[in-house]
Amino acid sequence: MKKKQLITRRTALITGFTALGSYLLYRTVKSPAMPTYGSILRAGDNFTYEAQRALLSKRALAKEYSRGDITSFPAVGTIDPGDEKSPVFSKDYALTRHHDFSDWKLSVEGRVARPGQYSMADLQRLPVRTQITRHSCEEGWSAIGEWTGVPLSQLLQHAGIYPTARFVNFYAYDGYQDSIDMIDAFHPQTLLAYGMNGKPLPVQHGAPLRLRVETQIGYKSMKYLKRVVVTDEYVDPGDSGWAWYTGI
Ligand SMILES: Nc1nc2c(c(=O)[nH]1)N[C@H]1C(S)=C(S)[C@@H](COP(=O)(O)O)O[C@H]1N2
Ligand SMILES: [Mo]
Repeated sequence: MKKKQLITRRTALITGFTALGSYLLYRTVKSPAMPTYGSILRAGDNFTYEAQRALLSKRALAKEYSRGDITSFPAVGTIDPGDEKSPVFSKDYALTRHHDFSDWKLSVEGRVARPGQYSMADLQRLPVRTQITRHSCEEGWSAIGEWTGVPLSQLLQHAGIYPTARFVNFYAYDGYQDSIDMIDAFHPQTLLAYGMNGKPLPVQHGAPLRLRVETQIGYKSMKYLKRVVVTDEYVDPGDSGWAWYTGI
């Protein structure tokens, strides 16, 4: 429902003839893109973001494949934050992994009516979706895998997201931090995935829970999730050297 509202807002911007359109234009220009970035280096992002969002209706869903299309899948970036030799070693992660993630919880915070700690059982009680999609890494490789998890929209609705919220920020055990806007957050293929190729998500692919953002490049699909924080404003994740918005 939220997604529909946002698309309507965007559509009104493009057509932009009514008084309502002007109001929405004000709202849109003020929101997700420009002023809150605070950096001239983000100007390119803003352009990509605006251009891709204008095309959104033509490419609503990422292509889904069948089981026979599943390929081998390299593990990239952090492959185990519980490894003591890793520069991003996390004692908390090592401990929960040692307990087979039985004590792991996802913290849901920020602009929601019911913040809380979700265990894996809590997440698995929410509606489930399975999809076979292609992951495209900015480094040039791609791979096809099957993902099972709870649509992020379901979790946000369960937590009671406030109507002013515009960003969902993610924090991982390896220190990785990133965010997406509400269009991607409420996209039907945006999942919090706990399963891969019919099995629990393996450690090297982000156990016990990772994000799948099928509308963007691979690095947005954050592994080893620890916290989800909903905000009204853009929170700068610091300079990863990567653009914030990279639609595919
Ligand atoms: N927490 C975390 N998430 C991450 C990364 C990472 O290093 N740490 N790497 C990203 C990149 S660049 C890619 S391509 C994918 C790789 O996922 P995979 O290891 O399952 O192939 O995870 C993304 N999510
Ligand atoms: Mo990547």
